[in-house]
Amino acid sequence: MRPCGARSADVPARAAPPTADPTPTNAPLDLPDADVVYDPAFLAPGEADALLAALLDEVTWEQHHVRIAGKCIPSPRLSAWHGDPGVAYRYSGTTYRADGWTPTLAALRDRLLERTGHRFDSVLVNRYRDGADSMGWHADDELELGPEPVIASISLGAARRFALKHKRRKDVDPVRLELAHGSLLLMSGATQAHWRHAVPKTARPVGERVNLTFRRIVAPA
Ligand SMILES: [Mn+2]
Repeated sequence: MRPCGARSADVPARAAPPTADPTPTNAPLDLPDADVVYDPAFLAPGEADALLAALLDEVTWEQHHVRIAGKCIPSPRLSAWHGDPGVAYRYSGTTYRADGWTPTLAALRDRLLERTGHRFDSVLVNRYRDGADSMGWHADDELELGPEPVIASISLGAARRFALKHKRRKDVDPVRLELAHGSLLLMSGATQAHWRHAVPKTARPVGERVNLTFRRIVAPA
């Protein structure tokens, strides 16, 4: 399949209004068929500030596209794919191939190895410019991630709501978290097989957020 959409570097960000305060929640989450751990204070606030500034500067932001009902639609966020050279990730009809790490992303990868014992080989970086940027319901269940993917999600900048809902069980309540500046959300085990997640749009004034989802590709894309 042809790659979906043109990509452009250095897409200008929208102006960011003031951010709302996050509401921390404590780990671990008590969810059936899932293994989700939330640490609202993975990074110290000053450190998180510095990392956000560095990433906004280092990363070459791209406008990715998604294919919906045969149409090529710009994703409602800016993105970048980094990782060990050649590591490829395919979603929504396009294959992204990594060509290395920025210094800040490599430092965070090493930090996650210390903290979690997992050596991640790639990271999808998403930049939510304001409340109109979002991510629809999905699971990170692409075949190349393997049957039990470990996804380490670091949030920087404005807190955004992160919603989780079980794929099949109507008797299990959906979960909502406000992912705080400097927080770590670790999803592993059967989470992607049984749950979907989303970052909904919001009408309330909200500043810019950068989210890093570190992954390990176990099969060729
Ligand atoms: Mn996801």
